[in-house]
This record gives sequence, C-alpha cells and structure tokens, in this order.
Amino acid sequence: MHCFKSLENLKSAYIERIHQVSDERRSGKKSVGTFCLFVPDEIIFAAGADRMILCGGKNDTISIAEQYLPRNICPLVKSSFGSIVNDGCSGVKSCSHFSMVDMIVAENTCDSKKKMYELLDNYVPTYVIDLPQRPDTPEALKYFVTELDKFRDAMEQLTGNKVTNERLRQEIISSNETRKLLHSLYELRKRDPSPISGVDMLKILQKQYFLSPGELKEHLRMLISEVESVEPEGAHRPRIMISGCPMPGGNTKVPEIIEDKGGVIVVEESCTGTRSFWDMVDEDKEPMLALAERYIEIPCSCMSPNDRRIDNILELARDFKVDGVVYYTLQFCHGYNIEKYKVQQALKKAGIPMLFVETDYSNSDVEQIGLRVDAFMEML
Ligand code: BJ8
Repeated sequence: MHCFKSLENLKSAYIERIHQVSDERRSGKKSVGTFCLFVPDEIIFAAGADRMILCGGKNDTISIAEQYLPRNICPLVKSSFGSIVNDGCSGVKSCSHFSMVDMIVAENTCDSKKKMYELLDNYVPTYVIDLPQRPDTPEALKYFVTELDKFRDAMEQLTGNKVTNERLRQEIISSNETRKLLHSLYELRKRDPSPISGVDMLKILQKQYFLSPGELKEHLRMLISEVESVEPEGAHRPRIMISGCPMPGGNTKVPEIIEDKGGVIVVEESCTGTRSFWDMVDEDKEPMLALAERYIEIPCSCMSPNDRRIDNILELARDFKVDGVVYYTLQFCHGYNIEKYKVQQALKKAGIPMLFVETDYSNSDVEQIGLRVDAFMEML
C-alpha cells in the first residue's frame, strides 16, 4: 500500500497539539475532555473552549485500573480509567490529555461508562449529559433538547462566554465541512483496489477528536489530494467492513491482522468510522434542535431499538461493495455483543459472510485471530 506523507505529518501534529492546548490554557482558555460521540463538539467550541478525547486504546494502563475496578469490564473503560488514575509510579507513562482538561463532559451510555464517570468526578469535575435511550419516540427528542440546553449552560458557566445561536451556527457549518471532507475520503475508498489501507484510515480517525477542527481539516485536505493522485495497482483483495466497538488511539490490532492476511478494510461501521461523521447537522434549523436531532440518531448499541444500525450496515456493505464483514467487539461490551445476533441475521439474509471477533487490548490472541481471519479470507 502507498505511504502518504500527510499521515507521517500526523506524528508531529500530536506534539504540536499538546503545546497548543497548554498555551491556550495558560492564556485562560478552558479545555474539556470527552469520551463519546454523543457530546456535540459544536456546543463546546461555540462556548470558546477546546476539547480532547480521553478514550483509552492502550493495554498498559489496564492493570492500573484493575486495582480499582473489576477485571471483567470492557478494556476501553479500564484503559481510560487507568490512564487517568495513573500516577506514573508503576513505570507507565501518565496520560497528558487528562491533565490538560478543566472538566470532563460525559454521557449516560453503557453501564461501565456511567459507573466510571461517578468515580472520575473525584479527579476532575465531571458533567454528565443524560441520554434518552429510546431515540425514536418524540419524548426522547424533547428530553434531549433540554439536556443539551443544560449542557450549553454548563459550558457558559465554565468559560464565562455566552453561547449564541450565531456562534452555534458557525460551529455547525464548520463541523459539517469536516464531515464532508471525510465523506470525500470514503468516496475514494469505494475504488477497487482501495487506494488507502484501513489501518492508515483508522490512524486519522483516531485523531479526529484530538486535533483542533482547523488542523484536522488541513490534514484531511492534504490526504484527499494525495489519495486522489494514487494510481490503482495490484490485484483485487477481499474488501472488508469492520462493524462494532470503537478502536481508540493505541488500538489497531484487528485491522492490522486483517490487512496482514491479505484483506483491505474499505469501511468501518463504528465510532472510529462512519458513525462519527456520516450524518450532517441541518444548517437551516434552530441550532439546538438541529443538534439534538442529529446526535440522538447515532446508532450506538446503548439505544433500543437500534434497527437504524442494521440498515446502515446493509447500506454501507452495498455501497462499498464489501466481500465480508468482521464484527468486532470488546470483551464484556454487552450491547455490541448482543446486537451481533441481529446483524448476523441481516447479513446472512443479504448473502454477506461475517466473522465474529471478540477481543481485548492484549496481544495474547493475535495468532488465534490470525488463523480465523485466514480461514475467513479463503472463503471470500
Ligand atoms: S456512541 S459506541 S463512543 S458509547 S466498548 S465503553 S459501549 S462497554 S464506547 Fe461508545 Fe459513545 Fe456508543 Fe460510540 Fe461501553 Fe462497549 Fe466499552 Fe463502549
């Protein structure tokens, strides 16, 4: 696969971003930490604050978290919590993101996250957005609008800035621009052979809630022009969709295995994939209502029913001409684990093969997953 210079630049962008947020904070700008797509960035930026993603994708902080939390909960929660409570004494590097936020903005999604947020409040003030979980009812939307109104008030209090409709509209337009750039990039992945690997794509998606919107757009524009100029080469490789749990920074295990075994990931139905940018916010509506309408429709497995997700998977499989789906879940993520059943039934009906991979952040199962992926590829 082609090496893209814009992806190389991402490494230095990381260090620059850490300096940027530190400087901003020294000059009085507030910064918040988030863990989930349900928190609208537009409200944070309209209040004049910055934001950093705090989701953990690294294995080395899990043993630290296990001194406080049960072992049998999802690795994403343990990794995140371990980074936050890590004091560096165990030799594991502390998380620089966490020490750079004035407030955590959390959301009531799965049980593990909800309970972690109660504990996080002991470390950093933690604001929780309550999320209605039956999204298709009119009451849910009304309730979510009031929750987002309360969140806007909390941001105004934190920053001392008024969140006006005009500021919100500007941020909605800016976020929609980012979403359109990501759509353009995904459009290029529809080519056969795909000009960019899934691992490379994941690396940029993992940075989308870390970089500032301006930097992200700049990187995306550079990457799009590089990818556009790549001449398709090589034979057809099995086109794979990954569907399921997110893969935060530090976690590229399963995509690496799939692409080492000869497949190419052409689309991800996950929060480090299409769920993060697929739908636009309506720029013509009253901004808080438009935000509530867009965000409540994110097809996360904490929603019930969540048939929108099944429809999305089938549509993406068709549009990206996928040969097979790797359904990826983290251990103890009950929502995505249970939803596998419905997804499997729908894919079977559509004649699309599916491989189920349940894993954690350790490398102990790399070989075993590799053997199963190998056998899956042969079938396609
Ligand atoms: S919108 S997927 S980012 S909640 S993997 S912690 S669900 S037990 S991350 Fe998520 Fe928001 Fe939903 Fe997306 Fe819980 Fe599952 Fe762990 Fe998860």
